[in-house]
Amino acid sequence: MKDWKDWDRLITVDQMEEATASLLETGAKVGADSWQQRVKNQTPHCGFGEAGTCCRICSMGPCRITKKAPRGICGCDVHGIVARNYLRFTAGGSATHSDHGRSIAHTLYLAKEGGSYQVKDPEKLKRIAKEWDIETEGKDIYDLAHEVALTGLMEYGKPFGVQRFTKRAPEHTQELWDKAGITPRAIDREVSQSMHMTHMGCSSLPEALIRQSLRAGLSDGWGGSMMGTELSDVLFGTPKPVDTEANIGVMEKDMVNIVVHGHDPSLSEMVVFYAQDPEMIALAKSYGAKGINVCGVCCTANEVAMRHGIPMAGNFLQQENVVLTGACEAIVVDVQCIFPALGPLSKCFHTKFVTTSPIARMPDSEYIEFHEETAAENAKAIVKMAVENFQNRNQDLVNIPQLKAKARVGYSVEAIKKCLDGVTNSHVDELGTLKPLADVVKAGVLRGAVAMVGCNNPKVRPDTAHIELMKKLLKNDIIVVVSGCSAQAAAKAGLMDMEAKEFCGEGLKRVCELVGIPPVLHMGSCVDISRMMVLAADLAKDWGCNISQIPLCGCAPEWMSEKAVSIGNYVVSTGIDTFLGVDPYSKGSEEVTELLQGETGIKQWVEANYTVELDIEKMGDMMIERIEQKRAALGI
Ligand code: MSK
Repeated sequence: MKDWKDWDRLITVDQMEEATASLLETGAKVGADSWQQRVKNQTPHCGFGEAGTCCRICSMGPCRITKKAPRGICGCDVHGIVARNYLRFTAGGSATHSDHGRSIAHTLYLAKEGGSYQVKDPEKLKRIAKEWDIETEGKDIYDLAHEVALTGLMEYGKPFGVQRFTKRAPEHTQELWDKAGITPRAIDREVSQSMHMTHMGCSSLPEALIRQSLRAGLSDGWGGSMMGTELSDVLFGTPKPVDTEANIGVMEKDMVNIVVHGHDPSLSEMVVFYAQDPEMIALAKSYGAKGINVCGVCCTANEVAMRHGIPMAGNFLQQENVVLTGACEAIVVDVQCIFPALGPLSKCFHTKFVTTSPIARMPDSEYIEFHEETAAENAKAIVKMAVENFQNRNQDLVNIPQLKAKARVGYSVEAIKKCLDGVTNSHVDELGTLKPLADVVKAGVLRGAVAMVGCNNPKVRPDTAHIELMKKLLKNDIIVVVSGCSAQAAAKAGLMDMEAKEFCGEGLKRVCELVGIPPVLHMGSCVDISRMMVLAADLAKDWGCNISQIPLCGCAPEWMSEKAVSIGNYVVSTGIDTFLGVDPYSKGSEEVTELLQGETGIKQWVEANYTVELDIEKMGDMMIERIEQKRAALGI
């Protein structure tokens, strides 16, 4: 096995930090602020906030729990306060992901033949319709799309019943959810009930609050997020393997650079489309540019990379870097994970900071409200604005660090099954099977898998945890599936390069060669963690075991957002032990810590729990150990 340090295609965190340092030098010249500076200004953080022991859900406080003051003014103890905060955190994340899914359902409802939005995967649409008992025979594809969209929208507020997608889980998992009282009902109901439970004078019993946290999380992962993923595939196409590039070096010196950032592909798809419009390219050339280069940041980058091979400029903590290159004509955002800092930062350069959603309004931005009904007009106006801005670029400030790596992305569950099918020629059904994957794990050629997800967080040296953990797992013949900003960390480093197989253990290397895949599989954006849930569910069914028995772990080593907590809750509830590199503000309560991380809480309900470990080396060892324990329990 070669050593990573000898691989000239690997981009190290040191190199990325050098590039960032050179960009910050440019920033200093123009008086730009940076997250690095703001972290210093905010340190040390509030100890009560970090432990989750501050309560401000009514105006009698804020109350802070100390030895001297063990209860808030209402009498709530530390355990109730920490658990309430945890549930509110989850509800925020579940609402956010789910609202994204709702917006995609609305877009599907507006899809029409010849319109801005069309059905790109009619087969998937029909499969979902059948799953939901919607008649497909003899129906016009757009009538069917509207019916499916409407049925999907009803999942948000239906008065009775549970989420339709939960039926995709193995029966055993569904039984566990029912028994624990956490099967998600209407998506909005779970968020709303979470807010109700945490209102002053409602729940203060940690167990009840944590149970609802799992339920709200499940309404995201097996509800709103799954809606977002599935209906995005119907509209924009189900991802298939495609080659792209990643890291800040994908910005082009001689081209108009438009950076798309956020989450909802309804906007970015249109920007990508109009950036290829010959009229816009001619306009760019008339201003002296060689063309138009669209690249992505955060989860929007994942969406457009997986469907069009659009390069990925960076992840969460690189969003300021794209502006600092001095070569960004426009950074166009929709919703979630967007730094308000982009407003003032863009003013230090010629960059247009374009906000588009009433959900994410920010000072110092150009606001072009994006509507599905006027998508073409809005997207064209945005692209035109960026192109016309090329002439305002100050060439003296342009600095694009030459760092970029090759990546093969686009591994939806369908694509993974197709890759496996290509090797075994099994043709079990129209979608293929995961049985060959189960077989190589049973045989020990692969020891297991880790689903690595989540953000960057300045509390962890950015990208280090993602990259170092992945390298360690690959060496140990553990395949890694990734999404969100974790996926970009891998892509930026070069771990999605087909040649990265050279650095895996012998077993994983053989699988990569045979199946023709990189050792780290890009499964999409943060809503696409729902793809991982389907993968785990299908694998358990093909294997004939419970999800919790599969040698599989979840991991979010650098997470930061409320969405990540919601994700953690549905991943654990699905039966997957999950490792966190940042504490979810729960350490202030032993009772809540035991419920989340011990043997007597959620582990009893859903057969999995959390581990919080800030030492990344140790976390890697623990995941490998957990995978080996699961193998031993299965007798493989
Ligand atoms: S964008 S939630 S920083 S993964 Fe989905 Fe990245 Fe985390 Fe946002």
